[in-house]
Amino acid sequence: MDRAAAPPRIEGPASDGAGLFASAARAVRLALPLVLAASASAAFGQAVHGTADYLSRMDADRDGRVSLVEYQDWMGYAFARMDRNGDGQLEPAELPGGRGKPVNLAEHRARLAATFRRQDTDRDGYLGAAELAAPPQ
Ligand SMILES: [Ca+2]
Ligand SMILES: [Ca+2]
Repeated sequence: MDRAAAPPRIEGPASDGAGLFASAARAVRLALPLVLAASASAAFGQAVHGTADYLSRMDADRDGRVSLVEYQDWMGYAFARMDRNGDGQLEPAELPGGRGKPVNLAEHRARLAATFRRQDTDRDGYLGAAELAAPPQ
């Protein structure tokens, strides 16, 4: 009875992706409200602790590293989930915090690619566990 609740478990791409999307969005300097930046940091903290878990979930071909396509596909779950009216664009109302500049899927993937390249500090074209765990570059 001294523990009120078990530690939160990471459930899957949809719920995790939203937090990662927020981190990625912050990294590409979307004008996000301060409250979101705080929650993105919290989500990122979880990501750091669960890096091996994240890597294994994002690593679709199980080669132990995350390619750009694996990264974009994983982050795409968050986009699809956030795009509630399914028009391929996130309007302010669909963005975390309910404001910000509209983002379409092509822009989103381009921004993810830019984020991926910044995170790929050894420039081998893949993100390993340490690169995934690193703060947004
Ligand atoms: Ca892989
Ligand atoms: Ca790398």
